[in-house]
Amino acid sequence: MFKSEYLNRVYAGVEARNPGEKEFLQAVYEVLESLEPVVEANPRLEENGILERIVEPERQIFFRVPWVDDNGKVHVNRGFRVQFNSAIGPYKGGIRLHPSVNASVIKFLGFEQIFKNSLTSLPIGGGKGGSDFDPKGKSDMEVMRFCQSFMTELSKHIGADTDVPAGDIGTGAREIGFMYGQYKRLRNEFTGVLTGKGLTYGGSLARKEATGFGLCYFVEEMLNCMKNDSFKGKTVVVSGSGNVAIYANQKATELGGKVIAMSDSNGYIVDKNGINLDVVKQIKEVERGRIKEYVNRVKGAEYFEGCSGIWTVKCDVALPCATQNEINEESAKALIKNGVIAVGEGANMPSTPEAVAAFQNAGVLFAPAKAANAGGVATSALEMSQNSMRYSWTFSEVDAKLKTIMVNIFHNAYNAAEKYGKKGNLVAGANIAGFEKVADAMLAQGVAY
Ligand code: NDP
Ligand code: 2IT
Repeated sequence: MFKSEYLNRVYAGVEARNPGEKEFLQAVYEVLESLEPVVEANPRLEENGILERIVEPERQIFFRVPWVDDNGKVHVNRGFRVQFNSAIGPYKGGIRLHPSVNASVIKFLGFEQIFKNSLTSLPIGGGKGGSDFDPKGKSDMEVMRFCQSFMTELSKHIGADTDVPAGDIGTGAREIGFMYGQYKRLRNEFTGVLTGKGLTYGGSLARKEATGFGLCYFVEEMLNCMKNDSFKGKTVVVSGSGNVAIYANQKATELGGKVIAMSDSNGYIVDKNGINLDVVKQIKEVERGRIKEYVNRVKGAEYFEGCSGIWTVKCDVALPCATQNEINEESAKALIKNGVIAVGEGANMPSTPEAVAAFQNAGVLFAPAKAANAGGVATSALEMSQNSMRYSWTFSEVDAKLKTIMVNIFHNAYNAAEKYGKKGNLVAGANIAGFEKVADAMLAQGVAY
């Protein structure tokens, strides 16, 4: 329950229209809670129905994705694209391919993307898509046939100035390549309709690294400004071993930290000497193998079954980079007991509300996903700019822009929290700073959506 009547009414409407969609409701509740002082200070928001509008997607497309496996058997998956908000730019957000994908998951991700994209300061609206297709264990040809079928429908709804999808869980360079090829074949046009493309056909340097690097730039600035500290000499635990986790590990190490644990959905590895990232990249990026393989290649490393145990590994900085709700209250308490000083969310909504409250009450510096992992989509927007110019910046040009963007996001979130009496609460600050720009654009454009 909120103090504001208006917020209670809006949330009750969301609950009634989206029954049982727990991830989506969780994401909406957190944002509304942060907006309490903003709504109080600005009656125009209620007068113009801004919150009622912002919690309802502008458009949702759910579709059948039929494909044929290597044995000639027909399969059917469900495809999703939720075009949530276009007030400040074309819909922008990734495509998740994972068996757990459903409407609730895609809507929570699309909703968060509105505020994250606004925080980047670049002109991108919020959207998200995906499918319950599982690329794991499929051959390249099966993945290609799925991607072609998925794009055959999706192509009717996207475009370089309309909606620009990208990668997320299960969607990496291989999947983006197949989808881009199919879009081009259907439309006969070479445009920046997807980001995260390969470097030979319009991809941006540093996009692959951007989410993980950006996360570490954000956490470094947070440590510096709020604790006069840095990654130097810190022990770091990173969950996941996919795109975000690998490049978070790389940058945390470059900044002087030592990453001692990583995971996948089966279990986690601990290497007290510091994880050898070349070995992880070989297993995960080249062989598409399991993290457990690491202990067969690196002496002294240990493997443990189950993924939540990783949060019992003692560390100074925790970077959850796998999936939503991977840190519950119990895991948060284990981290706190072991002396964690900072948590940076690389994944989207990896901490449950109870875990977030536990960190904040214990005085742990907490960098929320919308702000801390915005480097990926920010660099996607830089890829869109380069595609429009038909030009490419160097790695160091893109990386420098990324770093500036992340430092600015930290200060904007920090200042917004302070302005509304929530000093140091970056969850509130990120939600407020992200919201203000979108709300302003919606007010200016009238009741357009
Ligand atoms: P990848 O598919 O590259 O990697 C995902 C990693 O998380 C894998 O190690 C995977 O293990 C693990 N994982 C996935 N689901 C679960 C689960 N249910 N339980 C435990 N582990 C799980 O995805 P990304 O690295 O791209 O994405 C990771 C997170 O970061 C997601 O929350 C995503 O939304 C977010 N993100 C991604 C961005 C990007 O640019 N890619 C940008 C901003 C946020 P396994 O191999 O066993 O499935
Ligand atoms: O969650 C995210 O921000 C992403 N998966 C990246 C989206 C993008 O468009 O680059």
